[in-house]
Amino acid sequence: MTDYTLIIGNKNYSSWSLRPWLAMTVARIPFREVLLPIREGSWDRDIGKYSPSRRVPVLQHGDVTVWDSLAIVEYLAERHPETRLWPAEAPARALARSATAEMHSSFSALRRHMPMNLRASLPGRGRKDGVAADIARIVELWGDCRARADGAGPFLFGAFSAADAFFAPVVTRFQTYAVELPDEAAAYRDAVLALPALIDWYGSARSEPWTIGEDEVD
Ligand SMILES: N[C@@H](CCC(=O)N[C@@H](CS)C(=O)NCC(=O)O)C(=O)O
Repeated sequence: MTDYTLIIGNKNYSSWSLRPWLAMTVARIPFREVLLPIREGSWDRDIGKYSPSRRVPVLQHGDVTVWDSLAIVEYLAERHPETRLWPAEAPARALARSATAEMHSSFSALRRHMPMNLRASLPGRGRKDGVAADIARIVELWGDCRARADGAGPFLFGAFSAADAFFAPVVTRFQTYAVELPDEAAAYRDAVLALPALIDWYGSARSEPWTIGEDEVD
């Protein structure tokens, strides 16, 4: 039995859901998963029962409800310090939190024009205004993190951290839209794509029957 319930949206499209799901799965924090297909079936009736913001993801823990992906990961990092969701050293932790917060609040062109869509293969698509600048900033940021990582390993700060969970949906976009990357960024992308938990999420996404028209780039 687990104390946590994580309510998520469609695995094919819900990039915000992927973040805490991946963090919890890689960190081996057990949870019960409830998947509500976005704007399908009883969504309108059910979402308000779970989420005050009417958005996913949401974490339920006893009588505590945490909505918003970043708040969820912070809540878990505080409760499970042994999982090292944030790097151990303060300077690396500050950088990890800055990078994660930047991911959470920025890159609107990339998010708008290259929506997460794990089933799709759309090489070269989505290269609209602002996207190249977002990609360049992400590559720069990944390089800064890798340069100041405080441990060994292929992730942004060596060992897997919350920052990797937050950039995982960017990695999947780079894969879907075949974004060319410099070697170091490509190696990081490949390390994230090789995470068994992400491979598992992809498998579920591929078998989902739902389509969100506005997230399908033509
Ligand atoms: N800032 C929120 C964003 C959550 C969000 O926008 N979730 C989308 C799914 S990825 C959603 O619930 N959409 C519902 C809708 O479009 O009606 C977070 O970080 O969790």
